[in-house]
Formats: sequence, structure tokens, C-alpha cells
Amino acid sequence: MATRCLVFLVGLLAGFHLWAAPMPMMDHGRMRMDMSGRMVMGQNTDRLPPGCRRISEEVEITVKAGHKYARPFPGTMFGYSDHEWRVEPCAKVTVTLVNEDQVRHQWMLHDLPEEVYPRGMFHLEVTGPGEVTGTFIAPAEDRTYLVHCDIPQHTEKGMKAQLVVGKGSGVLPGIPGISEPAVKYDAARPKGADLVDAAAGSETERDRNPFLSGMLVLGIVLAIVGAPYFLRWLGERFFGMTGRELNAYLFERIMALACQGIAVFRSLWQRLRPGSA
Ligand SMILES: [Cu+2]
Repeated sequence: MATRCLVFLVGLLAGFHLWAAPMPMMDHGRMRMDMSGRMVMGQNTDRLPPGCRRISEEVEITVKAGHKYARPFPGTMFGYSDHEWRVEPCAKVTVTLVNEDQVRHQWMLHDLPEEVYPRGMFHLEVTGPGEVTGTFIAPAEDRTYLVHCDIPQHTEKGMKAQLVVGKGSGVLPGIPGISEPAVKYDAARPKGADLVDAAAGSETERDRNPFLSGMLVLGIVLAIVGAPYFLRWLGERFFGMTGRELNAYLFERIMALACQGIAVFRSLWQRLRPGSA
């Protein structure tokens, strides 16, 4: 019974894995353009960049472009609603650019591998209010890529952002809110405020790494390393079992629980299956 159940479990996992694996998609061509001034260049939904063996994750990004997004950043005229995106190497990234201005704006990504992207570029463009969606697959290397609008003066006037692939390769200069302070502090700022901020950790540092603080990682590692010793100690101390007996007991309990779960699931399925009533 236990062997049959184990075989069933492994089969179930393998089946789920195959089902959940990304399906290949049709290539709709390298460039799409329509009469209303919307354009996608370098579209790539299925060709893996060099070094990628499969799609690591699927990410959807919506970015708004317009002069109103420049307001928080003194000295800029145009802006994006976000200035940084983080994706895994080999991620399949679908970007929707929403233009809220009357002029032309772009979301242009450079230095992609030329084997897959003509002139190393992925490029979305919308003239006037409207939106366009395109897909690319991120390269395999950890690197920080420039995203900008190439219309004259738009990059200089604030339409600049960065795409961080994996761990990235540092922070690009002059990205609003990322590598330039959103608010320039003046002399009225109280003395010692910088020290207080430094002690508290800056807002951006915490924003970028909300889940993986050093303490959390340390806690997880300690829990993983320490759990078997703790359980063994618990078993020896309170139940008079040896470590091996305890491991066997735990394995048996986990297997029994899984098999009971499957049995419940099967009986439910047999009862609810269409045509079985
Ligand atoms: Cu622009």
C-alpha cells in the first residue's frame, strides 16, 4: 500500500510539473506597428537568449508615461510611474506602456544579446494617449539595463529608469528617485538627521529588499540547520527514541498523512465527477 501510494505521489508531482511548465508560444514577428502610432520592436516570446535553458519566471509590468510623473522630481519634465523593475535572469517579461501625454513616448531597453534582439533592442512606443504591450526574454547574466525614452530631450528631462536582471551590476546614474534624491535636503535639516537615517536604514534600501533582510536569512538558515538536532533532542529527551527511530517515525507520519489526503481527494473526486451520480 505504502509503495503504491509513493509511486502515485511521485507521478502526481511529475504530472503537475509538466502541466505547470511554460508552453511554447507563437512568434508574432520582430516588429509590430499600427497606424495610430503604436509600435513594438524586438518582440520575443519564445527565443531563449544565450545561456538560458528555460524561462525562469513570467513577469508583467505596466508603466505609465507622462509629464505628471515628473512632479515629484525637481528639474524634470517627463517621467515614468516607476523607475526600477527587478526580474530573474531568463524571465519572460511582458511590458505595457501607457502614454498619458499628447506627445510621443517610448520604453526602450538597450544592450540585449544581438543573437536574439535586432540591434540589441526591445522598444515600445506610443504617440499620444494610448497603450501598447510587448514581450521580451531577459538575458542570462546579472546586469542592470538602462530603460529610457529616446525622443530628443526626454531622457535628459527625466524619462530614465533601470531594469535590474538578477543581482544587477550596480545602479545607473541619474535615475529619478533611485540614484538621485527625490527631495534635495537643505540647510534647515537638523544636524544629526543623516546619522538617524543611517541608523534606521534608508527607505529605498528597505523597499528594495523587503523579504530578505540579513536577520531573516540568518533565522531561516538556523531553523533549517537546527531543526533535526532539536527534533532528535526532543525525541531522546521525551519519548526515549533514538534519532534514527524518530526520523523513521516522522517519515512514516508524513507519508501516512499524504496518503490519507490522497484517499480523501480520490473519494471526493469519485463522488463529484460528472456522470457518477
Ligand atoms: Cu518621451
